Amino acid sequence: MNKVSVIGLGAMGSALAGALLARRHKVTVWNRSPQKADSLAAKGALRAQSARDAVLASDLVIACLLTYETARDALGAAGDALSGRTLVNLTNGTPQQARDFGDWVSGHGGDYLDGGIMAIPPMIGQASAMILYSGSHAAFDRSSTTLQSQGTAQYVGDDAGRAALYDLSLLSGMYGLFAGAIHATALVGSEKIAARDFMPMLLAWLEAMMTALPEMAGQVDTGDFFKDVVSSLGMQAKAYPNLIEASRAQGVSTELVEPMGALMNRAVAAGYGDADIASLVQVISHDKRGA
Ligand code: FVH
Repeated sequence: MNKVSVIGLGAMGSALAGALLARRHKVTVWNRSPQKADSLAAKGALRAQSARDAVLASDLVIACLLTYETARDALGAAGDALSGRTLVNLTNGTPQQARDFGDWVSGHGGDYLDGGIMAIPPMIGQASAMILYSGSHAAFDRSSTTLQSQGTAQYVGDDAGRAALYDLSLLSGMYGLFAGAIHATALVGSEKIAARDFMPMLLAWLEAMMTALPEMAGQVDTGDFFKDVVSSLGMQAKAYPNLIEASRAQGVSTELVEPMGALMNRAVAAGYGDADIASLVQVISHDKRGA
């Protein structure tokens, strides 16, 4: 029986602990609000009285908390207990937060793996749950069987921040998709078209458009955005204001779609009018205003 401790029993931490119990691991759990451990304890999990006790109970410790700030709240007093142990932190955060946390764990003599969970709680324990890991390769290899029991574990590099970079990039893709779908559904909804009736049309359209992504990737990697262009950015920038104007006329807020129009105009002004829309990757890159 592999011993594993799980710290943080929100929706995701509880699913992770449940998957470990289902695969016959000896699981110790801790949560700030202790009642969230009740159902796991009924399935055989051991309760720790503190996060530090949970760390001391196993060589492999998985933390899944709301933010890095809350991870520090939970684990701050357990630093010395991490010596000789592996901490796997599945809390969502930035690459820099992951690196700083990894340094803190290493400073206490522990191994660190950061993770990005590309799944929702009901998917945990199934192969469809992709979980990305970065940091100590030795720790990943050592813990691989346990980590694979929670989903498809993929190691993406020894920079502790790499998993967070992929995680946030994939979430960007998801939110872009959701933003488009939300606006589209509101726009047809302004004429009382039911979302359920519209969805098959939207899905077919999005599936067709997604086939363009590999080609876009090729253009980004070669930096050649002007070759064999089918639908130029200039043409699209001329049509895009119709989407904004019609939305306003239909009483639909344009806050989700306006930024794309502004970016297209900026790119055309910068000389990308005859380029493919993939050139927007170049236009927004190397912009460190937020840094
Ligand atoms: N749930 C999801 O769909 C997504 C899937 C992808 C990954 N995310 C990230 O996973 C982290 C945890 O998410 P969660 O769904 O488990 O979140 P909650 O159910 O809200 O549970 C939050 C846990 O954090 C504990 N907590 C909050 N503040 C503190 C604190 N100051 N000290 C100690 N623990 C704290 C909280 O404890 P309690 O409120 O029950 O006492 C929960 O255990 C997250 O990064 C997602 O972005 C989930």
